[in-house]
Amino acid sequence: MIKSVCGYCGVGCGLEFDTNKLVGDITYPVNEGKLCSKGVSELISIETPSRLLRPHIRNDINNDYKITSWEKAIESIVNKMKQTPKNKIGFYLSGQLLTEDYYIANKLVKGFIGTNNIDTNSRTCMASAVVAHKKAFGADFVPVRMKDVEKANLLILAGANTAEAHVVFHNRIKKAKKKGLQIVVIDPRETDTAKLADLHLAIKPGSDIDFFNLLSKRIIDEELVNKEFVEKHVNNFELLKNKFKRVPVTKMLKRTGLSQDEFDEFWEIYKNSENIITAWTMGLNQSVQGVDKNLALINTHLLTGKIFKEGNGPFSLTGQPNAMGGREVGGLSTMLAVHFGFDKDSIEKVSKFWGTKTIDNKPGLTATQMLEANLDILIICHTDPIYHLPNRNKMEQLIKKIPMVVEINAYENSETAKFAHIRLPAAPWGEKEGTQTNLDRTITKQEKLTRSSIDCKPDWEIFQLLAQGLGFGHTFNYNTPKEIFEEYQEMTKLSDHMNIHEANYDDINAKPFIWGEDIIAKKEFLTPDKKANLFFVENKLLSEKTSLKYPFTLLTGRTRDQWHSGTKTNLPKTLLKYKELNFCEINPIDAMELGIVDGEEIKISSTRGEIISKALITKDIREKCIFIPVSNREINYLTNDLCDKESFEPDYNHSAVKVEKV
Ligand SMILES: Nc1nc2c(c(=O)[nH]1)N[C@H]1C(S)=C(S)[C@@H](COP(=O)(O)OP(=O)(O)OC[C@H]3O[C@@H](n4cnc5c(=O)[nH]c(N)nc54)[C@H](O)[C@@H]3O)O[C@H]1N2
Ligand SMILES: Nc1nc2c(c(=O)[nH]1)N[C@H]1C(S)=C(S)[C@@H](COP(=O)(O)OP(=O)(O)OC[C@H]3O[C@@H](n4cnc5c(=O)[nH]c(N)nc54)[C@H](O)[C@@H]3O)O[C@H]1N2
Ligand code: SF4
Ligand SMILES: [Mo]
Repeated sequence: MIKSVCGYCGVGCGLEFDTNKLVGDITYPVNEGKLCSKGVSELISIETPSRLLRPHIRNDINNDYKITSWEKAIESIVNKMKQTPKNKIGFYLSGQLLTEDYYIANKLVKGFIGTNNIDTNSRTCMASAVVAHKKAFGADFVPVRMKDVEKANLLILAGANTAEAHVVFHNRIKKAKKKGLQIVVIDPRETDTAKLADLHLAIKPGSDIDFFNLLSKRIIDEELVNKEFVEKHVNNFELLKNKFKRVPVTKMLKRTGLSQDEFDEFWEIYKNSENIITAWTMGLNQSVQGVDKNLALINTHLLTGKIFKEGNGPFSLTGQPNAMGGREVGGLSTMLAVHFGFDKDSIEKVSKFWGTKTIDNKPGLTATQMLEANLDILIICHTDPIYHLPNRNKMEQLIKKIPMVVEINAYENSETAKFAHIRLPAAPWGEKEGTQTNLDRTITKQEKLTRSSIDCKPDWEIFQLLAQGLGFGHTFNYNTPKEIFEEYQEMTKLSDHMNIHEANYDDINAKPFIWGEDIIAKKEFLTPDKKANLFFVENKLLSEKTSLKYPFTLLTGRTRDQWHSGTKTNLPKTLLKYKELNFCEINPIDAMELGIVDGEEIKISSTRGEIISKALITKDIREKCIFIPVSNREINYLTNDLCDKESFEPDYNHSAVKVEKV
């Protein structure tokens, strides 16, 4: 029996592999034996015929790929890189990579190639939370653990659909509810999560800042502020208080679409709850004002002192299995490594550690900027930007201009594969080992369960081959992921708050390591003055406006059994078809107005593109909103590429669209 961990979502469930079968690990604290359908079927995805098993190459994307050898493929990439100025090189990574993959890629690109053009799909996912954590707490630190829901009296879920996106955590929430936990869900849709709630607030999309500002104002006006906590641990209180004296309360409430009675009902629950957790995900992060939405939410916890205490705190739910680990290592182009920035002192420390002199002091291109930057070579690993970036017609035109696109993938049917020149076959989950950090800072290890397919290599080895080809073999000569992890652990000693060096690679499976618990115990924020910062933010209404021509707001999101583009879950052999891949939720009143019947084919279009879907008429969605799941691979032909100006995360959720009969 081998213990490992699920490679899908940020919950990070422990599992056991025994004679070709996967079961939940009952001794593992995160999931206590439970798994969702994705975790259970990980093995099926290893054996599917759509695996990419050989390196492929072609000169032109209009030609077919030809099989090539690893030597020739790596040589072509290395030769091209050597001829390319470093600012024309880009690396596009993923929150699904293991920590060792992330570490080695970051060391190669930032440390030795000397460009910071290395970013990840976490940009489209967690970047708004990362920036807000840094601004409010001084570092990208999540101060809550999943087990805290058992100690909370109230759980507010804002723009998070745990029933579909964090399934095993959702089960835990259900269990806590039976023991008295109250739940409020803030979501324009009545999701399965909202159906579980004591109160569902179906707010208008894009109005969360107004909602949380109304809450902060009420906290101040009705003297629910924890004065002692604020005095000792929080900056900017007087400023915020003064600002809130002049906010247009009626207008703000109107923008949320909630009635005064609904808000008052919420307030009654809120003010009578001793321990409160507010969790959020893409409904807030994926926004042109994503950072501000996070800050408005965090303010409520700083004002009430409901943080750094069991059962309390603002809880950003990470989506991908190792998005958190990637952020720690420094996988974003806007940070260096181990939560460092590009200041002189940080660069000096990291340069000394890596033994290099080439680190650049300017942040690199973000994932959302990379295709527009006229790069000469783009290396994409473990993610499918043509599928996931917004405004896909534009992205397709841009990627076609890049002379060399390299895709490292374990499957052959990504959307990006249509635009690549070289494809390298990666060993997927089950064929490799390495560590990941889940959404509550628990570090665990994926184990190799079967041998790697002959020509597939773990992602870290592929980056190492590139490094060696580029002449950096002296410092890229690792034999195992353990060696990489241990070097990374040494590096975390440079940071004053990352105690990851205390973990032990060999027993991490039996004893998962939770970093950062000392930070909570000390109750000290990670800013220079050890105090958290309040920020006054306002809803600037920056999303695309609906119009007579495009009267609907498009919402997009997850369904329980599918994983994004579906290379691992939309398989003939899986039983995972709990929902259609392609449907469009529309309210009965809107459907009637348009003469659309349930199940009918409909055309959805924006100024950027159009797709065909099937109407699913349901009262679960607000009028003038529609919802299309991300398992529809074409979703991003519709979406807008507006981004938050600080986090560069796209406004995926609020594009203006029209709906027509076909
Ligand atoms: N409209 C809209 N767009 C969105 C979102 C949304 O909510 N709405 N969400 C955004 C968010 S939050 C995210 S995280 C992204 C997700 O978008 P992507 O990251 O593009 O989606 P995935 O399908 O998970 O892509 C993972 C890729 O890795 C490959 N792969 C699997 N295993 C391995 C391996 O071991 N090694 C390598 N090298 N490759 C492997 C898979 O085959 C797949 O092609 O989408 C973003 N785009
Ligand atoms: N089954 C499954 N699970 C997954 C994934 C998957 O592909 N499949 N992907 C993982 C990843 S990478 C991520 S990032 C997470 C995402 O996890 P979630 O963010 O929980 O999942 P989404 O379905 O994107 O849910 C976003 C919710 O926000 C709501 N929303 C939209 N606009 C607004 C708004 O303006 N305000 C509010 N309050 N709500 C709004 C939507 O209606 C939707 O219900 O899921 C992870 N888990
Ligand atoms: S909840 Fe997430 S980590 Fe757990 S089994 Fe399901 S997909 Fe895997
Ligand atoms: Mo994500």
